[in-house]
Amino acid sequence: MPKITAARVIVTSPGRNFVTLKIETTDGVHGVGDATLNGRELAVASYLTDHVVPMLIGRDAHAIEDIWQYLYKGAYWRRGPVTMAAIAAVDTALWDIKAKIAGLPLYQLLGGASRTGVMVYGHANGATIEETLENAAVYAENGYKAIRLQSGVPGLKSVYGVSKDRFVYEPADGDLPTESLWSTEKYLRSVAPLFEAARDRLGWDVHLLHDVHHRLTPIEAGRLGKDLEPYRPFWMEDAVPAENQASFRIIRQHTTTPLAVGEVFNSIWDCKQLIEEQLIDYIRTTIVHAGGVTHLRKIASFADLHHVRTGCHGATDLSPVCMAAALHFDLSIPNFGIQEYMRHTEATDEVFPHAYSFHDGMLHPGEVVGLGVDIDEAEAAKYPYKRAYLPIARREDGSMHDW
Ligand code: GCO
Ligand code: MG
Repeated sequence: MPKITAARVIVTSPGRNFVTLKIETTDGVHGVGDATLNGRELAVASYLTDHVVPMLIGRDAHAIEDIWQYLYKGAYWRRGPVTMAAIAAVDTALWDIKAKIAGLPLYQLLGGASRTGVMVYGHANGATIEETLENAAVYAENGYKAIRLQSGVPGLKSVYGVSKDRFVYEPADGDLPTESLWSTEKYLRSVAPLFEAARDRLGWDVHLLHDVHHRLTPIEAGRLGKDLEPYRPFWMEDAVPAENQASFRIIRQHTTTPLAVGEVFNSIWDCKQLIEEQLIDYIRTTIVHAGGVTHLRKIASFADLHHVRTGCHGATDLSPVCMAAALHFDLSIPNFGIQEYMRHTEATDEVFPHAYSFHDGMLHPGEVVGLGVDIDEAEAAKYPYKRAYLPIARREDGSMHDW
């Protein structure tokens, strides 16, 4: 029985901050887990180092479910992004270890492959519709079967999802939060024309997605969903803040545009009503922010009962360790929908050498044992932590808006 001998948190910033847990065992096998919480990285690092690692030493590394329950129930203080990211990191590292010892890529332990690859969507954005569609055309030429479209809004200086760089999008852009101006009216007028032009330019064989980033009220979201219906979007994401799950009933009453939500959720309890009442079509929870492989499988199984498919969050703040784990999960489950994919910088890829690869619009986790990803500690040491925050948005009267 492999026992946990050591566990260490590694913080590195190859272009952006990542927090990684590395667990070592008596067998000489080690595993890695992502613990990155954008803009609050050191809180998770401390939670792990100060409160979790001391409890791990000497435990049976194979007892994944028991360790998950021990950390979840034993903390008394359940759920929340910091706790759940820490549990996720432990869980992911232990699955990595188990799969390495079994001599199999992780997806084989999760039931084997249910599909040949994982359909991903890329991010096309630009200051204008024209620029966004230029970028979208590049994605289509590169084989992407699905593309998210975010465009600048006439009258607003900057908008989330529209990067300064064309293909590398990094939202955490300030050592204090930068501020942008928001107008729901201006935004609502801008989205349908973007989708109309996109169908003209890109045709109907490519999936088109859009992220609202929690900025609307339910009735406004109903209106936007309706406006987009003629262009058959794959989904409308995070239409409203989702603390109040019942609010999705209103959106559902008004539109057949498919709804996706959940990148900020931490547990099955955050989406229980949304799934049970079939108020959404895609659940976006992913490994690092929703308790690891163990808990995400529970969410996916529950979602499967209610015709909800998965659409794991995959922005750049999810490290390659999270991406690798998500791909094994995506490949194995029956109700996979789509996987978000934002390419990391070259420096990040060097810090986290990985076996997953992109081909013809699909990602595949590869056939290496375990997760097929590791952290190069010498490379990681070159990039010290750098404080960085996500921006905030204010309305035209100066009041805070949802982000
Ligand atoms: C997405 C997201 C990101 C998040 C970021 C937060 O759909 O990819 O909305 O842009 O804002 O990952 O950390
Ligand atoms: Mg999003």
